[in-house]
Amino acid sequence: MSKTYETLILDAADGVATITLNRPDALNAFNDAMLSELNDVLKNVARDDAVRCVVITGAGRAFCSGQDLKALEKYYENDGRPPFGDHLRENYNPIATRILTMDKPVIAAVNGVAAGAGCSLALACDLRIAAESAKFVEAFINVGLIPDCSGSFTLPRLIGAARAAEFCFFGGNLSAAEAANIGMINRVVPDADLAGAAGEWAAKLARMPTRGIALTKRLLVRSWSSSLDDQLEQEAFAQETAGKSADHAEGVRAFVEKRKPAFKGR
Ligand code: T3D
Repeated sequence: MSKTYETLILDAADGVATITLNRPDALNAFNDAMLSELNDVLKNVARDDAVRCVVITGAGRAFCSGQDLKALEKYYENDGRPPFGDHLRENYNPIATRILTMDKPVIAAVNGVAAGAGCSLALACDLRIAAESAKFVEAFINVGLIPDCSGSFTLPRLIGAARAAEFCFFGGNLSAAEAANIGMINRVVPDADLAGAAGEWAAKLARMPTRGIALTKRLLVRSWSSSLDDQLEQEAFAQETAGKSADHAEGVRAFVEKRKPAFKGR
């Protein structure tokens, strides 16, 4: 899969698609072009069977600083206001939905500051690895806004209601180590090791049973809002489906034959 973007870099090789947010001068803030291109690339990687794992990272010293505040300036002339509701429905909501419902694992490789919707973007991913110098800034309230791009959904589920309220109300600023301590991210690595660590996880995931991971991801996300009975039924349905995959048969055969399985992602 190859496509050229103005605000992103897409690299796809060996089952891994790496999306690099590429507006480093604005700390990779979301302008309309980047929102539209991120939606497009997420749609494309989700559809491409050759892609079995996705990595999202940032160019330069930031992961993403959220909405480009300078791009909003025009709306305030004559005491006007930006049409945030529709802007979210058309841009940020589909980004969150595409990541949270994509049938493949998505890793955020957080190379620097992740603020506002940039923090939410990282939280929507399935796994987060951060560079030691990265920080997470719940910047919305500092400009009188609310946590969007699914941040109000993921945060309390990841770090609990009390911590989420504190982080959101005070416009909190967490180091990578603090974020790891409260379970908001999976791992912290030295800055120089980030790309390698994320690449290692991605390469490993791209060789695993992709259908099984997709079904597991659906169950985990669904568990956030389902009852026990509903979840048990979903497990039964998903296991029936996983059991029909070629990778399941390959896994059992490889175990019996005492060899390494060669999963094809089907
Ligand atoms: O539908 C909708 O649009 C509503 C959706 C809203 C979603 C949101 O994300 S709201 C929250 C928006 N984001 C912020 O409020 C974060 C603003 N930025 C910051 O607080 C800080 O820049 C950071 C904590 C991210 C980093 O601080 P620092 O000291 O490392 O860097 P800096 O010096 O503040 O910024 C460096 C440059 O990036 C600077 O440009 P300049 O002055 O050198 O030309 C700065 O203006 C620019 N920049 C940083 N963040 C943004 C930005 N430019 C536009 N928009 C930004 N969000």
